[in-house]
Amino acid sequence: MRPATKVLALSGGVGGAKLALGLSRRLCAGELAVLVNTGDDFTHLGLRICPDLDTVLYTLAGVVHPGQGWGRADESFGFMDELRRQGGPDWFLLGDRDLVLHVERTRRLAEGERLTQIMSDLATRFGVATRLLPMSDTPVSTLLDTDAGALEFQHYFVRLRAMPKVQRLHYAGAAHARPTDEVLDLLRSPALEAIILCPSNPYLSIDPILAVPGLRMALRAARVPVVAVSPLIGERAIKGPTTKIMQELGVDRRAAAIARHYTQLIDGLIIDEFDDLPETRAVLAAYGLRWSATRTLMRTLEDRERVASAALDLARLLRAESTLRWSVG
Ligand code: FO1
Repeated sequence: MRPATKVLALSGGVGGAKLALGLSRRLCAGELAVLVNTGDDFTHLGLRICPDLDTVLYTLAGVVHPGQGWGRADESFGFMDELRRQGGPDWFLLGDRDLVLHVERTRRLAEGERLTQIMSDLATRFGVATRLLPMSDTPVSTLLDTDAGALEFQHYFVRLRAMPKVQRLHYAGAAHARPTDEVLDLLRSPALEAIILCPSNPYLSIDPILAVPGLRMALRAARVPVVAVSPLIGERAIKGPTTKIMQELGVDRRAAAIARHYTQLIDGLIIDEFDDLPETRAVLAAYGLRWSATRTLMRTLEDRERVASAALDLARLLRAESTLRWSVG
């Protein structure tokens, strides 16, 4: 039998997957579940592609391309080469092995299976003990209003290299989506001890998850500490266009802005040592947050484990404090 889940991590793709790997190594097998953004999912060449789910899966399975952080390490591109020769759209790279997942997922979805079940089976086949939970089984699509028009996420991010200026984001289909029973059961489980928000892009990766009606409330109702790991180091993002988007949306680009963004949701924040400054501390204290500082850049496995430990330690501290408060009050 699978051990009860103790920690739920909310994650997007590459950056989130790195922390998820660190967390999985700091916990016993099966004690971690990852709630993954599916706002990046799209249908391409007739195939249902779920980049963040696959990135987390490949990372936890140890088969991810180490340089890219997405796709597989041991990959060939015969399909892409032939697609290009035939004049097909070649802006989105699909490796031959990776392609199998998209083909299988598309086939099974067409037969009426839920994405949650399909990802659970794939995780088992890859030998991954961590539970991979899509944020919903209903499709939700992150759409960006930009100076180049309205764009689906992968068209903005990959085809146009995140160059268009973002004016607004919306999560199409979110109003009709619902959290899965698996996620709601997990959030009601007495075994759950902590919720961690990975250092993924708040706008592109975490907000789509929070846009699923009922999920934000269910996260709070779990009554366990919620700790976020800041994706920023100074005014720079650990990965991807986070600060570019924050600038375009007119929000401040420092750790304090992450605290503000997640206000009412988180109890604690892990910040980078670089941001451990009196002014940051003052803002975090004003928000009533606990924080701790570490080096948040995750290049090596040790880095991932260190950041994971910092997040788990802060969650444990918050849990001990709240138990004390409840037993006293
Ligand atoms: N990212 C790229 O920058 N270029 C690609 O061609 C690309 C292909 C791709 C195929 C499958 C997959 O699972 C991910 C892929 N990614 C690619 C990554 C993906 O666009 C992003 O990492 C996430 O959607 C953002 O979290």
